Order: sequence, then C-alpha cells, then structure tokens
Amino acid sequence: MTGKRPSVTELIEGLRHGDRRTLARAITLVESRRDDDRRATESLLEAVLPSTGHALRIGVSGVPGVGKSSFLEALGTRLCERGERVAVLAIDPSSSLSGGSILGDKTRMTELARHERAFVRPSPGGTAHGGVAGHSREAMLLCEAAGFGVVFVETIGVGQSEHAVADLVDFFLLLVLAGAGDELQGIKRGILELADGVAVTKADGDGRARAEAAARELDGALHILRGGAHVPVWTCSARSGEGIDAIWSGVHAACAAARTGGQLATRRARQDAAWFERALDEAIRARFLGEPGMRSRVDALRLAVSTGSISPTLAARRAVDGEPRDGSA
Ligand SMILES: Nc1nc2c(ncn2[C@@H]2O[C@H](COP(=O)(O)OP(=O)(O)O)[C@@H](O)[C@H]2O)c(=O)[nH]1
Ligand SMILES: [Mg+2]
Repeated sequence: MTGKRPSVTELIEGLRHGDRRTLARAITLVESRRDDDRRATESLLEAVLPSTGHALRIGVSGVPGVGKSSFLEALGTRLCERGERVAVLAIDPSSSLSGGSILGDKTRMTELARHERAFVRPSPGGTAHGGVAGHSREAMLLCEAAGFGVVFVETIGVGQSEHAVADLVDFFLLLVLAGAGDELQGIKRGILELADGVAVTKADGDGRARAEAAARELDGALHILRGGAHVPVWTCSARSGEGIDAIWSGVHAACAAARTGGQLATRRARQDAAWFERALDEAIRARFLGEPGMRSRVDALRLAVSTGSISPTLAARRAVDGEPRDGSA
C-alpha cells in the first residue's frame, strides 16, 4: 500500500490479509466526517460485510480508574498467547472535553499493543452520541473483517455511551470498585440493568477481602434487581492475574451457550434493528440540515433558545415547519 490515502480496493485487500496498518487506516476512514470519505466508508463496509459477525464482541465498562485498561491488557495478552487475535477499541466520550485519558490508556496497554496478534485502538470522543458509538460499530466490523476473533470495546461509565456499547456487544461486562458500605450506592442502577456480568477489580493485597465482600453483596443485590436473569459476579486482579481466567471462561461459556440456544442471534438482530433506527435518525437529520439555509435557521433558533426568547419545543417546530407567515406566533 502506498501513499497517504489508500483506495477502498487496497483497504479491502489489506483487511483480507489481516493487516493491522490497513485496519488502522480503515478505521480512520470511517471516523472521518468528510462527505467523500463517507461514500468510501459505505463501499468499504458493504464489501467486508460478508466477512464480519464471527468474532466474540465484548463490552467492558466502568468508571475511570476502575481498571478497565489494566484488565484488558492482562486478559488480552493471555488470549493472544493462546493463539487468539484480539482487538481493543477504547472509546472515551469525555475525551473531547477533558483532553482525554486516551493517551494514558494507550501507554497502559503497552504490552498488549506490542503483541503481534493484538490491535489496540483508542478512539477520541465525538460530539454526537450516535456519532461516537456509530463509528465504534463500524470499527468493530472492520476488526472482524481483519480476522480478529475477539473484539473488546472499552468505554467509561458515563451517560449514554454504555447504552450504545451494550447495543453493540454479545456480552457487557461491568467492572466495579469495592467501596465502603453499600456497594450499590456508587453504581447507577441503569448500568447494572445492562450488565451481563460484573467483576470487582483490584482484588489483591489489602483490597482483596474488601473486593470479595463487595462481590458477595453485589451478588445478592443483583439477584433481587434482575429477578430471573443470572448475572455472574466475579473478583479479579489485573496485577496478580487472579480471577482473569475465570472471568474469561464464564464470558466465553455464556456466549457459546447463547450462540447454541439462539439468544445470540436474537440479540444481534435486535441490535441491528436498533442501529437502523439510530442511523435513520442521523441520516434524516443530516439531510434536513443539508437543505439550503437550514443550518443558519437552526443556528438562529439555537441562539434564541439559549437566550430564553423561545421555548425549545417551539424552536424545534419552527425549525421543521418554518416561520409562521403572518408573524403572529
Ligand atoms: N492494585 C491494583 N491496582 C490496579 C489494578 N488494575 C488497575 N490498577 C490501577 O488502577 C489505576 C487505573 O487503572 P486503569 O486500567 O487505567 O483504569 P481505567 O481508567 O478503568 O482504564 C492504575 O493506577 C492501575 O495501576 C489491579 O488489579 N490491582
Ligand atoms: Mg482505560
């Protein structure tokens, strides 16, 4: 592959050979906001679609500092050593605001990033909710097309991002820290409801007994919160390596059972349907805002909303219907 901008044909060819440099370039293409890149992205995704869908898709979420990157470094390295090809897509929706913990992530997964069977890709946060995760979905498909058998999507536990990620993966693993007292206090219930499994991190040294107590408490709480659904709770330490294999066996077994039992196909079909609606909303919005004069009309209304001179609902209606002709409203 030569030059700065490879053609779609070159990208397809490179992905077919599992080339990581091509994969990185392909992801850069799908993250681009340029119109002509969008068209190239569409033909690329269409071409690789038949070679996607075979990977295990695992979401890993939790508050900053819980140990997501360290966990993935430990687990990912093990899987690579067993012959698996592992991709990690780290999304940080806050990075555009905070300047990003992305760099920290990258340096923390150094061992994994260096492994010849691994691919580590930190993604900067975007502005649109759908935007961030939309690109992650496409990046995930590209990893699958490049022959990665396990794709991890790491995201920090804020707001909307984990909903989008849960809609992307076969198994959503929530990492939590052992706190003092009521373990549920610091964890948003909405996130617990999304989790397919929970792991209490940093179960080592002085923290070990605390982590185990927290896991027991969470286990009881999840039993009540989630009724019939069995949500496994583990403890682990990325530092000592303890518990990492047990988590993987559990995740792997759950995914295998869901595949055999048909729940995985149902889940993915439901996710595809949800993504279609999201993509449709985005496409309608993009088309609408692309109409002549529309952006300035919407900008003016946005300003009017921010100064309190019009209600948000009325402003939105005006954006779509236009200004009233008689000027009375
Ligand atoms: N004791 C201990 N510390 C850990 C462990 N895993 C991560 N840490 C520490 O916790 C901090 C945050 O880890 P990191 O993986 O970057 O968390 P992330 O923000 O969730 O990706 C770092 O200082 C790590 O060294 C662990 O298993 N045991
Ligand atoms: Mg991290």
